[in-house]
Amino acid sequence: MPALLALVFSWSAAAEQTVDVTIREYRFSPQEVRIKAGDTVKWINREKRTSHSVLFPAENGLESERIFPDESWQRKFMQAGSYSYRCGPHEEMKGIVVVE
Ligand SMILES: [Cu+2]
Repeated sequence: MPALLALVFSWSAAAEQTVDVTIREYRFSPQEVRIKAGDTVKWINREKRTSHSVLFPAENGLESERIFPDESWQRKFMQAGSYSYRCGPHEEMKGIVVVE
């Protein structure tokens, strides 16, 4: 492999990424995201008028601020593991972040 290409690949493997999760019609999309430790997930509310939150029941109910339409909230994940979450006000809305 040419040296420059090798450099680009090793750089991108190490770079921290931000992955978007869209909230629309009472759904998190994608419902499951797989990231690496050090990456960030950003939830973006694309509803017309409904606000949501992101709540992690396994972490003493750690919850985002209420996310209003066209607002976002993000969390950086440093530890490998599975992080199930749901919406605070709408219990049926669920998602999971898998940190590898
Ligand atoms: Cu909700």
